[in-house]
Amino acid sequence: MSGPASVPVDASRGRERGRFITLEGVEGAGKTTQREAIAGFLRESGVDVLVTREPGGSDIAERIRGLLLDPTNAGMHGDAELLLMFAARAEHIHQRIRPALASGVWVLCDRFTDATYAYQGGGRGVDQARIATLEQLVQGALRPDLTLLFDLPADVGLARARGRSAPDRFESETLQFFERVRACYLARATQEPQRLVRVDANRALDVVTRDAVAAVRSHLLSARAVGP
Ligand code: Z5A
Repeated sequence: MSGPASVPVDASRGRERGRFITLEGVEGAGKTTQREAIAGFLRESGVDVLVTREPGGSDIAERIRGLLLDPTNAGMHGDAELLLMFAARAEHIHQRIRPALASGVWVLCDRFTDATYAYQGGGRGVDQARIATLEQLVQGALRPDLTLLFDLPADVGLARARGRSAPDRFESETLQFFERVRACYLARATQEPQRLVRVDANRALDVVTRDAVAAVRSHLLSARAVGP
């Protein structure tokens, strides 16, 4: 894989607010793999980055993640799952995300609220309006500045992910569940094309990395042109 090209940086310019970038996609789309390349590109470009994930990202949120992924909790009610996702998010936002953004650090987060719309909304059939109510309650005005949607057919992603370890509570879902998740993600990308950039993840790793880094570079350049 060729290394990411860096962007010239003015190290003397203080930022009051970092940018919030999220990575999304179905299981096995390659988010975890790509986030390291993206973080590396940003750091080489002189940007301070917090790399984090959801559910999780803070002490209490990671404990909630344990409950959510534990396959022995297969009978968890959909409302409990939804509320736990937002409980973890509230912790993560208050403990990590907002403080980082306020101090000018960029936040690179593996999944965020688009995942709730896709998994709990698209996958489980929760009413999108209920999700929107919780989004407003927990996040206020906080929304990602840029979201990369790593898109690929659900069966390809599942085959990649299931080769790794024993399935967690989500990985045990059916192919049809993940197809609904993917359809919801794609619908959101159509609705918000400025924020949600689709990256075709059904290609060789280095090609996917090139496109993902290009999208982040473009955001970085426009952020520097506009300022905090
Ligand atoms: N969830 C939710 O329901 N609601 C919410 O609001 C939130 C989350 C925030 C978190 O589990 C689960 O929580 C998630 C949704 C739900 N479950 N699902 N499904 P997680 O964090 O453990 O799982 P994940 O986010 O789906 O991550 P993942 O399974 O690790 O997938 P990934 O990060 O996208 O993929 P990866 O680990 O980078 O790559 C998977 C494998 O494919 C690996 O062996 C790679 O080497 C390989 N790979 C990656 N890219 C390629 C390419 N381009 N070609 C070939 N092979 C590749």
